[in-house]
Amino acid sequence: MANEPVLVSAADGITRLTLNRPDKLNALTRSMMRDLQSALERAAVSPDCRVIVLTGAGRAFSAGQDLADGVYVKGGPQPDLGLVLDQYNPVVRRIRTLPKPVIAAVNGIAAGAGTSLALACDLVFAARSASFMQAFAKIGLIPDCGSTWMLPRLVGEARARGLAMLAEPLSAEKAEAWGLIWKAVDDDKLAAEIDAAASRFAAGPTYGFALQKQAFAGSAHNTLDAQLDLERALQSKAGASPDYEEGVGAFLAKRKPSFSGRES
Ligand code: LHQ
Repeated sequence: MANEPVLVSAADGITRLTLNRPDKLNALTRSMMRDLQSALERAAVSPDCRVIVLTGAGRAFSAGQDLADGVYVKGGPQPDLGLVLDQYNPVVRRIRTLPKPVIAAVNGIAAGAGTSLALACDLVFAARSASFMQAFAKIGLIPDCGSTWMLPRLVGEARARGLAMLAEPLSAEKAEAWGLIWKAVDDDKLAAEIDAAASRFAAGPTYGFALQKQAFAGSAHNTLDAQLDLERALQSKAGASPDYEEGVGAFLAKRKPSFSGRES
């Protein structure tokens, strides 16, 4: 099991997915992306999973696409990277549409598609020594796996273009200051911080979080008018959930809520 490219462990409502090629800084291979996709699909439907944590083994989160994965062969025909992305894009889509919170625990450098994977998550915590590098331009590529969509929304056009075109590492602290990520934490506190956040989500209103994700997804293209309609529709569903009943009941009774996370 320790040699699996993606380690999966599940306990107490928390599914942990660890990119596991530490000697190659968790560079992403096509088979790794397939494994990640399958693990996400299982987590999506498992009633025992209420939050997913994505992290990397060793000193990196992920150095992006494995440049030695056989896609590029010296002297060979030029590959169609669009076909390669067919194995990456479903993972990004799944993280964004997964009806449960997904937390990135960025333990070290995230480069190229590794950065995109982290930014696709709902909350990004990073160790203070970690950095984010839109490495693509270094090899003549454009940011992919959603980075050209996420970057300008998170940090604005000027910073998005600077990050993409200069391809320099951005420290975790600056990433937090720019709004690229949720939080930079001291290296020796990252594990505890992630455990606390994951436990909180595992005891949270899971269905409500799923609806929040739908609302934020809609806001990316909706007018205010359309978004008000979407919020109305989603809030109708949230208000019909057992967790709404429990949340309000607990508030009025001045006790802690005990959320089931269920839709009905
Ligand atoms: C690696 C890699 C790597 C293989 C380190 N591959 N071995 C495109 C097409 C289609 C689909 C999806 O996405 C994409 C977009 C991309 O993701 S393209 C961008 C790919 N990533 C990069 O260009 C980053 C390449 N890596 C680096 O620049 C450096 O390794 C960084 C800055 C991440 C870390 O530098 P160092 O801390 O100095 O470590 P290192 O370079 O010595 O790497 C350690 C080992 O990891 C080394 O292997 P070795 O056997 O020599 O010890 C590297 O070859 C290997 N490694 N990244 N992407």
